[in-house]
Amino acid sequence: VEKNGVIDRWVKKHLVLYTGATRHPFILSIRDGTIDFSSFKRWLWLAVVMGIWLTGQDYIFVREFVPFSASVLLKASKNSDDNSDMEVILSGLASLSDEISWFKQEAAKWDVPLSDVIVHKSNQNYCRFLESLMLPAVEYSVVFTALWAIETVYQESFSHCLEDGSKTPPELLEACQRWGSEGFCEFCCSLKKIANRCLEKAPDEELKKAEVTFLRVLELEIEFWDMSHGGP
Ligand code: HMH
Repeated sequence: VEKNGVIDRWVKKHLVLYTGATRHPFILSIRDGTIDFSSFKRWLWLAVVMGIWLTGQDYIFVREFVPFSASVLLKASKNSDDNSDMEVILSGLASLSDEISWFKQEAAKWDVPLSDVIVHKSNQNYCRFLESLMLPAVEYSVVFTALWAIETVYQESFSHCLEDGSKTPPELLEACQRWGSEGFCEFCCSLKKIANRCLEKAPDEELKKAEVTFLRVLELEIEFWDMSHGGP
């Protein structure tokens, strides 16, 4: 089995689902500027919906993503044959700390109290999935694949909203820059290199598990974006 560049191979193989997660209609409506900010009433309504999405649900997600990342760090310290893995994961944790502060700041701006946000069912599923990956028995290559996929969906989505020709409303630029920045892109690239290195050495059964995990992340990210429709 050709195991070089596993990640690129999987992205190609599952391109429909991958594009579903990284080019979700919600993201496209930000990029095209078709999120309608022209009428104040609608703007206000959207601001509330957006506020809940940005600060509330993602805040809850990130509060679960921190211990997940810490569990990957722990596995790196025990299993990794490369010392620099730990530094990459640690830099991710540092940006999560920054992200939590930013969410709190946004919450105050939009007047969304973070303490009583109701966890959406899709988000709850996603958090449970992260919890299942934190078990010590889950292999390093599997959790690393998840870490890469989770971060990369956000990176690809928000950088798309900053590309030439995008009409992203100025109100949302700050959020887009958080995950669409050059620095975050480089971080995702480092994650990809590590994931590929681990997957190259993984036995077939583990490789299969990592692929299933990758697909599950894509599905959960799509369901996460779907919350912006306000549906169940
Ligand atoms: C749902 N996926 C979701 N939230 C995030 N903040 C990220 C990925 C990236 O950190």
